[in-house]
This record gives sequence, C-alpha cells and structure tokens, in this order.
Amino acid sequence: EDGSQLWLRYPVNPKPRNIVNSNSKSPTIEIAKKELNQHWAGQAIDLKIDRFPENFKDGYKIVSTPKKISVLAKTDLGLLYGSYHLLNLQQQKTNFSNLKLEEKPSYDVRILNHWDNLDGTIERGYAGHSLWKWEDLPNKLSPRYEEYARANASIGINAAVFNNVNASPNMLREDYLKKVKALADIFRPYGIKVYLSVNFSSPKVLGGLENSDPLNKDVQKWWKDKAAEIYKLIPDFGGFLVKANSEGQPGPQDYGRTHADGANMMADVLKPYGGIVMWRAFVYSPSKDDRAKQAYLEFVPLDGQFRDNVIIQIKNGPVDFQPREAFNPLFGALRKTSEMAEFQITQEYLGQANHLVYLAPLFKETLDSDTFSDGKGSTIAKITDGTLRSAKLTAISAVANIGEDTNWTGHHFAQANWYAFGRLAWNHDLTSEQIADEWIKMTFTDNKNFVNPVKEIMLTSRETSIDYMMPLGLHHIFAGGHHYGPEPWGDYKGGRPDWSPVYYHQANAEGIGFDRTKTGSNAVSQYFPPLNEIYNNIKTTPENLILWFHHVPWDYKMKDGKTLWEELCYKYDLGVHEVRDYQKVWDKMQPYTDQQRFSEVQDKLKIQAKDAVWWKDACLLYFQTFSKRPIPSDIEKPVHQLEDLKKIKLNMGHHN
Ligand code: BDP
Repeated sequence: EDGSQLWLRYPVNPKPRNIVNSNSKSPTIEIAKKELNQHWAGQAIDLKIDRFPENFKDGYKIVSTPKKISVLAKTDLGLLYGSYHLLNLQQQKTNFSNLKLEEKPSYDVRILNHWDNLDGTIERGYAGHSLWKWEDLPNKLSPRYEEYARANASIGINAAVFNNVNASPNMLREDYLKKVKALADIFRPYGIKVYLSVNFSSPKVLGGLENSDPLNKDVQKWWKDKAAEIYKLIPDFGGFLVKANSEGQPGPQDYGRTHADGANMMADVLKPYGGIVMWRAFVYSPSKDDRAKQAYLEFVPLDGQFRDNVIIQIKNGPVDFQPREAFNPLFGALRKTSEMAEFQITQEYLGQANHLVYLAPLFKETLDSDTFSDGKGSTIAKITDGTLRSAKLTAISAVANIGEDTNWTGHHFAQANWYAFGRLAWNHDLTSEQIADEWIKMTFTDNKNFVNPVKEIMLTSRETSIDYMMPLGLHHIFAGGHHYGPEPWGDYKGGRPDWSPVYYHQANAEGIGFDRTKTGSNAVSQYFPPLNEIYNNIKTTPENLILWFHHVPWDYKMKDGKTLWEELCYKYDLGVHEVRDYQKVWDKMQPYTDQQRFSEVQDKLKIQAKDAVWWKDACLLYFQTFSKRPIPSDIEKPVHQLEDLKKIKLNMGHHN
C-alpha cells in the first residue's frame, strides 16, 4: 500500500461487464464506459445527453430506480463527471435504489497551478521532482500522465498550468510546445485544458526583439504569431497565466506601461481562439508602504481597463499563503473586472510534506469571508462565482502539491488537500467535514472507528498548525529561503525589509504585532465598511487576527482574562499538545489500515511533534526577550536554548 492509488480505490469487477448505454460517442464517453464497466457493481446505466440551460455547463443529473440508473448531462464531460460521482458514492456505500441528485460546478475554470521548472525541479514542491518529463516528451509518455488526468477528472478539476509562474521564456519554444501538445492530447478526453505560465520578456529573450513593450507593434505581432502557433498544435488551449513585475519578474511596468496594458495585449491575441489571461495580483516592491497594501494600491486604479477575457488572480491573503491571514481586500474591490482566488495546496508555509494539515478549513474560511463589497453577504465565494455580480469569467486556482513521489504528494494526508481543492472548486458549499468524510472513506476505510477520530484530526489540524507556528494573527516569522522552521529573530540587514520576520511581528518592549490601523499602515482602510472600523478597533478585531492588525501591549487583557503574553504562551503550548494527541489517536488506528501507510503517517507525525516543540520554544524564548515576563508555570518549559535554536540551519531539499 504505497498511496499511489489516491482516492481511486473503486472495487474491480471480477468479470468485465457491459452495463452502459449512451446516446453519445466520444473518447470521453469511452472513458466513462470503461470506468463503469470495470468498477460499477450495481444496476444498468444510461449515459444520456439531454437539453439543459446554458448555465448548466458540465453539470449532471442522476436518477435511479432499483433496475436502472440514468445520468443526464449537456456535455460528454458532464456524463463523465456523473459517472465518477456514482463510483464515489458506491465507495461510500450509498443506497442506489432511489437516487435523485443534480450537480453543477461553482466555477467554469477549476485549475491547478504547477510551479514546475523545465529542469524538473519544482518551486515549493515537496513531493519529489516534476511529473512532467520534459526530456522524454513528446515521444515517451509516462503512464502517470493519464493517471493524473483521471484523478483530476474524478473530482472535477478541468484545467492545469504546467509551469512555474516564475516562467522560463523557453516554455514557448517550438520544441516545448510540441511536448505540451502531447500532454494536452492525453488530457483532452478527461476534460482537462492546458494553460501555460508565460514570461513577459519572451519576445525579447526568445524572439530577439529589441524589447517586450506591450505597445510596440513588433511585440504585439510576436505574441499574435505565437498564439497562432500554439492553437495550431492545441486547438483548445486555455490561455496564459502571468506573474509580472513581481519579485523581479519582468512586466509592462519595465516600459512605463500598466498591468492593464500588458494583460490586454495578451488578451487580444488569445481572444479569437477563446483563450483567457489569468493575470496575477501578487505584486509588491520593497517600498516604505506595508506589503499587505500593495496589490490593492496597484490594481484598484486599473479597474475597468481590462479586457473581458482577463481575470485577476488574487492570493487568498494580502501577504503570502500564511497559516492565517486576513482575507485579501482586493476581493470585491474590482467592480468591472473578473476576480479569481489563488490558494496554495502545496504547504510552503505549513510544514511542507511533513506536517498533517488539512486545508479545506483554510479554503473555506476565505471563500466564506464576507467582504461587504455589496452589503452584507458579499462573500468571496459569491464574488468569484458570478452570483453577486455577473462575472464574465469564473475561475478558482491553487498551487499544486504533486510530484513524482509514489504517493504523489509526499504525505499521505496531503492528498486530501488536492482532493479538497477539487471538490470545493466544483461545489464551494460543501463543508470541510463532508469533504474529509468522503476522502477518508474513499482513501482508507468506512469503518467508523477510523473515520471519526481521523476526521477529527483533519478538521482541527489547520488550527493546530496555527497554534504551534503563529497564533493570534502572527505571520511570516519563517526561516528565510525555505520557509520551513521558525526564525522570528530573522533580520536580513541590507536585504529587503519585507523579507525579514522582524518586519512582520514588530516585537519590542511594549508589545507585539503589525499596526495596520488608521494610525499605523492604514491597511484597514482597504476593507469595506463596517470591516474597516471593526479591524481598526482592537476590541472588535477577532482575536485570531489581533496581531495582524494591531501592535498589542504584552499586558493587554484578552477576552478570556489572560494577558496577551500568557495567551501567546498557552496557544503555542496547546499546539504542541494537540499534535501529541494526534500521535496517540493515530497509534490506535493501526488495526484499521495497512501497515505501510500506518507507519509512514506515524513517522511524519513524529516529525511534526518535534517541529511543534521547536516552533514553540523558538518563538516563546525569543519573544520573551522583549516581553520580559515569565512563561506561565503550568505549561511545559522549553527544552531548547534560544542560542542553539538560532544556530539551526536547515539544508532542505527541493528548495530554491
Ligand atoms: C511565494 C513563494 C515564491 C513564489 C511566489 C509567487 O515563496 O516561491 O514565486 O510566492 O507566488 O509564496 O509568485
């Protein structure tokens, strides 16, 4: 049991069956038939194309009697999704005698962003090297390509960007495009469209032009020709993802142009083919202004200037995939421009492939956040899925955690985060608990002695990771470079201030936290009323974000009567205890699971428990040098010396 099967553990019929009828024919329908004939143990199935309204998209309906099941959809892909849904339900031991259900996707584009480089390494990838074997393509096709497509289709993911947002111009070279085409051909019947990250300087670097100025006619022509070349190979190519003028990447501002100028130039060349541009809002420069404010400041003035086939891709928080951030205030602020969320499935800041952290609660927290952009109830889910304002494009994305490791994601439980993203992209109304429940039953067992305790671990795990890493709104106090362990003392003099942990926690003799109130950086002003006032006032700010918005005195009284310092100590301690509890619970799971996955997860939990102590000791001992207050006597004393912790230099694999 090596985890390579993911959640796709459908029982195999002893004899091949022939139980599927369909009024449609295509490679996609062939896949659906094959899956059902091999794995479906129940009554005969009719896959039927039917008439549905335009907005039904790739949705489906399932209706059953004890004798027969009908899956109805508008498209072949809808029928494939319906087929996987049946197999999923069978796996969860559903009764099929009288089923009636209807599903349609929350978002049009449900996309994984791979941060894979052409040399096989992955930026922030913790499950080995890239799945894409660029040297072997297009001639040699790994069986994993199809397995990947199948896994995605089974949860409704319908798009993938193959390469790192820090994109090599070579991605657009003719030989690479032929490799991309080979993958696109495998993915097509599974309904997965292919997109590419592009480097803004490609016309200059690859095409030998004088510059890559978006208003230069030669540059425009270069992109137009490139688009024609791509679509000739891949007629259903999805479009471009662009990181521009961010962290040293080139962009339109290099030529005094705006993000809109850059995005529109690309949008214009993709438009005739139905392609789109996902333009990232993750931009910030080393300026005096609070990094958390910068995307909003750059993009809001451009609202209304973007073409219809441009969508702005916005990270869930305004800093960078932290364990907890306030939501990104750009959501809802662009009224005439389509907006999409970008999450990170790969756990760059969440213990990477070592810590068990189930991310559905994080994704949900963002999607359910009320921005108040159009009054109460203006959640990020409703803004991005087009129900609040009619969006021209709807999409949702996440940075993948997939690599060439046998179990795909490094940690067996990290598979749940890939699964959860897909499920929420399909239906953002699902709860974290529903998704965990399904995933456990499909991936391990439906024995409730396993399902219930393991679900409890999963559901609390994200809050636990916050407790032992950065509770109460603390953020970005990670060790520089690899972002794995703690380095709250990090102060990279001479470097960019906003890459130093001390910039984010601002601890001093008085207190700790980043003052983003009106008298501080005034980031609160970027939120719609009443949130701007709520966050501006320390009394009304949710305590789980208090140090995100305020510089709080060490003796500040928290709601439970403890001082801030004490609260911080208890939170770190709680995090440690919670992980130890997970270890105890997991040890009891041995009878219900296979030995290999049991012991591999056990080993990872050991690392996580050790790391939690490391985090707690590092942060408490270091912050204590400012607070000058004792660590409460009833919590476990640090076992490390601060000076020793400061000396730890990790040599992490897979890092840039
Ligand atoms: C940060 C990563 C960096 C990425 C960047 C991005 O540390 O490796 O290139 O985000 O999203 O989280 O562009």
